[in-house]
Amino acid sequence: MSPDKYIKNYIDGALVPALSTNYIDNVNPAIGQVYSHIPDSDTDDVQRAYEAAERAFPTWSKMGMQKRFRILARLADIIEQNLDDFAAAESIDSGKPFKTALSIDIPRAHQNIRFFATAILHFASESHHMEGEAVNFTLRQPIGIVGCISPWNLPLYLFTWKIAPALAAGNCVVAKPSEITPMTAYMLSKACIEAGLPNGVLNIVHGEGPKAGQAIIEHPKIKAISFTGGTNTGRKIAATAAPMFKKLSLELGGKNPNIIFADCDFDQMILTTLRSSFSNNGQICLCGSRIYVERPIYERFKEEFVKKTQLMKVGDPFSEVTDLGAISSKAHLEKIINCINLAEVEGGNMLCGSNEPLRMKGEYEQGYFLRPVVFEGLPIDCRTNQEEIFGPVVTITPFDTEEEVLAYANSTDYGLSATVWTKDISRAQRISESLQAGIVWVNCWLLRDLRTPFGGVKHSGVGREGGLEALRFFTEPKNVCIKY
Ligand code: TXE
Repeated sequence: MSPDKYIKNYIDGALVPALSTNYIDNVNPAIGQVYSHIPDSDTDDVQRAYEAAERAFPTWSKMGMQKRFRILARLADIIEQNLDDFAAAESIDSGKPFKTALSIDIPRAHQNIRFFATAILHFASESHHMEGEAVNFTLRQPIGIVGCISPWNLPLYLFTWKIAPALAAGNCVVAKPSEITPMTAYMLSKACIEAGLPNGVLNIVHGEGPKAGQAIIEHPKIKAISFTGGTNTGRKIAATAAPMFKKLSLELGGKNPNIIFADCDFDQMILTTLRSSFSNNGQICLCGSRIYVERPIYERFKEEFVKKTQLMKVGDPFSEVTDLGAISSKAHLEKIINCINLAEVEGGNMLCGSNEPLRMKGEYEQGYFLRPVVFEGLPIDCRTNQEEIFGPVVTITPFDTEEEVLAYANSTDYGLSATVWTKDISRAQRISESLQAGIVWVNCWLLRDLRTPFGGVKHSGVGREGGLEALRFFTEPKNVCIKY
C-alpha cells in the first residue's frame, strides 16, 4: 500500500478526481517541497458524496450491527497489517517522527475503528417504567448522513476517531481530512475498498476548509457535524450550522495548565512534562503549554527542564534518535515564530530555543524545523499565556498557594485539559474539582481510556467524544411510550 502522487476523492466506492479536475499542492514539511497533489474539491463534489451516502444509507443502517462490526473489524485489521506503510506516509505528510506515527498515530487509528466496531455491540438504551400504566423506551437510531472534519496534527488518529463511531452507529459519512495532511485518509479509502465497505457508506472529499469543508457544513441535508480544529474555525462552523439546527460536536483548541507541586515524584514529573510540552512539536491540543511550579522546587525544575529540553534532538523524522520532527507547514512555522517574537516583546526571558528556524544540512535543508522554546517571567494575563500557540513553546511560572495557581490555571478562555503533579491525594481531588477543564490528569499525561468522555469546556468546544458519548452523539434518541 504505497502513497500515490495524485490523491483522489473516495466517492460511492470509487477513487475519483475532483469534478473541476483541479489539484492543490501537498508539501512534505521536512524537505519543504511539494511531493503530491490533492483534489481541490468544491460544493459539486460534496453534493456527489452526499448523494452516494444517501443511496447507501437504507442498506447500511438496516444491515444489523453484527455485519457492520465485521466490515469495520476487517478495516482495522488492514490498517494494522499495513502499519509501516501508513506510518511512513503519516510521517512524510506531517513531519512527525516515523517512530511516533508507528507507535502512536497508526496503532490508535486501528484501535479507534476496532473500539467502536465492538462498542456498538454493547450499546444499549434506557427504558422508563410508569408503574401500572405505561412503559417508555428510548430508540437510538442513526442520524442519517453526517459530516466529519479533522485537522492535521494527528491525521489518521483523529479522522478515524470521528468516522468509526459514526459508521458503527449506522450513519453514512461525508468526511474531509485536513488539506495539509491528506495522505493517510487516501490510504484509508483504499483500505475501505479492500475491506468490502459498501459503496457510498464512507465518502472522503479532499480540499480546502473554506471551500470543501464549508460545503459540508452548509449542506442542508447533512444533519450532524463532528469537527476537530482551531477555535476560530469552530466559531465559524457553529455560526453556519447552529441556525440550521444541526447537531454539533466541536473539539477545539487548548491552553492547558500543568500544575506541579513540590511533593511530586520529581523524576517522573520531569520526564512526563517533557512529553506533555513537546510531543508532536507541541501540536497536540492536550499539550500543557503553561507550566506552574510550586516555589520551593522552581529553580530545580527550571534547571533540569531546560537542560533536558536542550538535549532533545530535532531533525530527520526517519532517524531513531529524533524527538521532534518538522513543524507541519511553513505557514504554521511562521505563526509559531511570530508567537515567540511576541513573547519577547511581552517581556519573556527565553531560557532555551530560538526565534529562528533550525537550518538542517542536506536533504532537510529547506524543512520547517524549530528548537523547543522555554520562556519564564511572563505575566499571567499576557497573550503568550492566554492564546494557543500549538507549537514547541512553553512558559514556566512559580506559584505559592493552591488558590493562586487555580486562579492562574482557570484564567484563560480555554478549558480542554489540565495536569496536576502531587502525592497528596486530597489536594489532587480538591484541585481536580475546581479546574475548569474537560479532562484532568493527575500524575500522568495523555493516559487515554477510549471509554472515557473526551472534550473541553469554555472555548475548547461543545460536546464530548469517546465511548458511549460518541455513539450517543451519532444517534438520535426517540422515546416510545406504550400504555398498557
Ligand atoms: O485548523 P483549522 P488549522 C488549532 C491550532 C492551530 C489552528 C489552526 O491553534 O494553530 O487551530 O490550524 C477545516 N468550514 N488546532 O488551520 O483551520 C480544515 O480544512 C469547514 C487545534 O489547520 O481549524 C481542516 O480539515 N471546515 C486542533 C480542519 O477544518 C473548515 C488541531 C481544521 O482546520 C473550515 C489543529 C470551514 N470554514 C489545529 N475552515 C485541535 N484542537 O486538536 C477550515 N476547515
